[in-house]
Order: sequence, then C-alpha cells, then structure tokens
Amino acid sequence: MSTATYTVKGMTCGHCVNAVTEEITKIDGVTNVDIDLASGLVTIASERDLGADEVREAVDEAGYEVVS
Ligand SMILES: [Cu+2]
Repeated sequence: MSTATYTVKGMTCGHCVNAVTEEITKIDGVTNVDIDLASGLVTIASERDLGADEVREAVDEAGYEVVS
C-alpha cells in the first residue's frame, strides 16, 4: 500500500475532478483517488508504487497537467 500526492493544474469544477479521478483510477493498482479542487492536490492510494510518468500520462489524458 502506498500513497502519493501530486499537484494538478487547470481543474476548475467537479467535472474536472471527475475526469481526473476517472483517468487515474484506470491505472493498475490504484485503490483510491482523492482530489482537493481548491488546492489542486491529488492524493492517490495504490497497491504498488506508481511511476510519476503513469500519473502524468493519466492526468494528461484527462486534459490537465501535473505541475508537481
Ligand atoms: Cu471543470
């Protein structure tokens, strides 16, 4: 079990949050995604350590950008 936090730029409403949540949830091993819209903080719980590239790709797929 591992937890990682990223900052995502560009989310402005609940639809954005849903889109990002959906894409990240598709990553193998992800068990939970928690997003704070105001700060852009995305907390991901997973069964294995995720690569930053996988997360970046999923967020990109949703149309947003990981900034840290
Ligand atoms: Cu939105």
